[in-house]
Amino acid sequence: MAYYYDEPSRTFNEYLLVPGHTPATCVPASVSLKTPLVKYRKGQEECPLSLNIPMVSAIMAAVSDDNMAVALATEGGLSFIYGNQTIEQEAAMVARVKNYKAGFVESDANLSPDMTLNQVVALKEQTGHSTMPVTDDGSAHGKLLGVVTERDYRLSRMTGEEKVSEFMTPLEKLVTASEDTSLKVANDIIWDHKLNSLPLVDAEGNLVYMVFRKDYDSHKSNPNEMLDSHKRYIVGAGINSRDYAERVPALVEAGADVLCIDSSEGYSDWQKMTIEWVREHYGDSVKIGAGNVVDGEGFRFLAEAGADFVKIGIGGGSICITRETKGIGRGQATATIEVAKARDEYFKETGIYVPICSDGGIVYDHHISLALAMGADFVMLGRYFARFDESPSAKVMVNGTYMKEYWGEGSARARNWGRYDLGGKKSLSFEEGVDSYVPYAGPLKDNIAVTLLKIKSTMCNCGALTIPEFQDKAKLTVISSTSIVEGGAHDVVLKDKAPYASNM
Ligand code: RVP
Repeated sequence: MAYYYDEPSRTFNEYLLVPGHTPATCVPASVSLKTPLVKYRKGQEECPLSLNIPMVSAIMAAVSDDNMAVALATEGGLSFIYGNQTIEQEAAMVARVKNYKAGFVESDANLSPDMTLNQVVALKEQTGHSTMPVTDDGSAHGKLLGVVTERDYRLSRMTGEEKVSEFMTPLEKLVTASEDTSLKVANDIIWDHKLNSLPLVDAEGNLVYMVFRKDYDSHKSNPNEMLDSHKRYIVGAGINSRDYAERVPALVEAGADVLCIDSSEGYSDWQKMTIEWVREHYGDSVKIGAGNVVDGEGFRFLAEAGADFVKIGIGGGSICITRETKGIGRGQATATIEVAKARDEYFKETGIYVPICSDGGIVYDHHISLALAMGADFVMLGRYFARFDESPSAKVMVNGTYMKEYWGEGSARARNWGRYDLGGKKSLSFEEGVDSYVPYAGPLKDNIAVTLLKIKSTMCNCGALTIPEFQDKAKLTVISSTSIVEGGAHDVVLKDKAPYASNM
């Protein structure tokens, strides 16, 4: 006979935190959100890899590329570069994050001398950049010949057919510096010469980087930055349980700091075999998370297989229709609570603390606080990050409002067979995800600052200055459907739409 659970499976929306005593010392500025990312002997050693904020971005083509990875690592979180691309492409993205130097820009708007003014204007519109280096071959690292800015042309007095070589500011009139110039010195040159940008060139005169005056503020250090021992950004990468023997070495070689097996259902021999292969070839030096599971049994299976962290969640993702198509899954809150219990039991038995990540279904900022209170060490978000400038998807105008495209890895658009297929031919037999839009929300930095402040504020209401303290002190209550109504604005006529409508 089938097993029946006593309790219904619940979502974050069905819970609230009940505040505890707040000591005068408990203020958001004093809260630390540092949290372990990989397993360790808690109480006996430091966690070898921690996050400075408990947020990672989803292993999805619409969310986590190298651009997102740099933006999120700057704020203290981590991206897992999506795995549904060729091994070479994924490794190149990882390498770009590891080679990224804050303030040194590889120009993405480049001209060759025989391009026309019309082409310059079109490229400016396409990239949004008005300073364009001119190189012999029109590439980002060709021989530098000059620079074109808006000051070099007057559209009203020109035909549009003029060649770049006729109106660019030529190399001999430019101030340039050598490729090994430090950011501080580059900024001094920019200020001393009243420049807007400074090209850095190698000994052969090839363009290496551009440094821009407008980026000056963002060069200042970010206190939460996730950096490795060589001061490079920390980055994760998604893998699958099929081509790991080729993909893992390439990603490790490119510098990936942590891997994660990306699967919609992780309680399987495929994941165990993948982890065993990594241990056999790399011992504990390569960190690898696994998932997704939704109960204690699934957690224990992956922990015993050697996973460095375990991801929770089936069917809760905003773009996910797994529950509708296959009838499997579990409410994200119930799954998180149960896996957290299993994690704590496993720690008591073995002394090994295996961090857990609540993945999918986080709609409001307060859902992050709830997930942490329920025992998650960190959360993975897709929809949340897809809304920002830094996500790789297109920004489009829909009915007068800016949106970003956001599609599931199980959608026909992604065709990520490696994530869903249980064997057989390399195809996606049916869809488990949708293609959608999410409201455009601007830069990651601004949004994440508000989200983190809300989390810290909630933690203070519960008298907690750290995530473990929060988990210890949190008091949670299931709420009735009528209290859910009471929780929003009610019995008033709103002047505008709800303020949180566009906020996650
Ligand atoms: P959300 O943050 O609610 O948008 O959910 C993101 C999560 O949804 C991902 O991290 C992944 O676990 C899951 N996902 C991704 N694609 C699909 C799908 O097509 N069903 N689901």
